[in-house]
Amino acid sequence: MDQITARKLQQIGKAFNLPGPFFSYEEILNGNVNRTFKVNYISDDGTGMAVVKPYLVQKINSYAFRNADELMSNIDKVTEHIRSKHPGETCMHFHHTDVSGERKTYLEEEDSFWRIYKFIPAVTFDKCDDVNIIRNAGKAFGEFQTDLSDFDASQLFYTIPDFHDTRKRYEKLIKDANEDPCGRVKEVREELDYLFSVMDEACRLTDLYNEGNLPLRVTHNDTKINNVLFDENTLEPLVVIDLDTVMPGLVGHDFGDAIRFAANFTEEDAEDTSKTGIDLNVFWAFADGFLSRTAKTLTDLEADTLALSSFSITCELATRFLDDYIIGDKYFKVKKNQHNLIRTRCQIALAKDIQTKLGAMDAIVKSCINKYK
Ligand code: GN1
Ligand code: MG
Repeated sequence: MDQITARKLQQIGKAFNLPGPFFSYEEILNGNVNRTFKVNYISDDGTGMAVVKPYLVQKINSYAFRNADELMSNIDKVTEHIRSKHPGETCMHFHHTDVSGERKTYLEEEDSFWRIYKFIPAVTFDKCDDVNIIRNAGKAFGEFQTDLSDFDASQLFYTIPDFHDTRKRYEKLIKDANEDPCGRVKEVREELDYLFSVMDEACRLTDLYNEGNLPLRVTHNDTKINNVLFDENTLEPLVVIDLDTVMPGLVGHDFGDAIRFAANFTEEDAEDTSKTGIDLNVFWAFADGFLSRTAKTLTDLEADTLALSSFSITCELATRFLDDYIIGDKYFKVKKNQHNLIRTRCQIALAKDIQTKLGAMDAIVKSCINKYK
């Protein structure tokens, strides 16, 4: 336990009035943008017996999320809407500060802000090839979207503007590659060449939306399967977390990003990409779960572009990782030398594999649509 972090966490806990003495913390390392800690306090179980009570404390990266108030307002409203549809079920609860008499769900500091959730005991999966679990994750994300189908999207702030606008992501990459602020472009010519060679295909979803052919829905926008909490005993999905990017978006953003992460044979930052590619069994299981909840509401073009969406999102994330590498690793946390470049290469390897499997992926989507429509 690092003492500086421990002291900081105690100071944050105090601002949120967490009861009892601070005991320990551990950092949960799977996020690439925010920092997350499980923080343990000693508390009284009500009968005088001491128990360890955990809380989830997050330090939000304000380089990525510029407006804490808008971000937390989105989460409050969305959580409230979902809670009203599933009374009595597990949902997220935030603790409040009481700094100068102001009750807020966040504490703002100079370069970041902090929030604290009630800890939900659960299991999560980073990598998983158990098709029942994957199908359940698909159901959870599908249901998340249908739960929000009657939510008034005009109440939502854009927490990160143009988050899944693939064209704009490419434009930023072009601009930053031209400026080359860290002199890194010479190392990444091959990656740039590939990404530009597939630009129009990668941007097709964004273009179809801009031409008025795809509807805007309220979407999660960051559908890694580790954002679904599962019941430790039954392995049924409990709740979808990480609502920072809930914004108006396309159904393909949620489907495609989930596939990009869950159906890849390797981690998203594998250095050895020889096995990187789509596991069609995992793809099928996720599609089956997701479409069991959404098939009835999809337009024909949404259904026809679902498989393609995983290619779009994979290329889009490759442009984001590569852009961050070029500008000097400002957005994503990096854990090793050239981490963003390693991530880029892995996403490119995945995109290349998707190109060879698009026909099969389309056929699977169609069969699920026929099953559930
Ligand atoms: C970031 O931090 P995490 O893991 O929740 C990013 C996603 C990327 C993902 C790639 C707000 O998510 O868009 O797909 O990394 N979130 C944000 O691992 O940029
Ligand atoms: Mg996230």
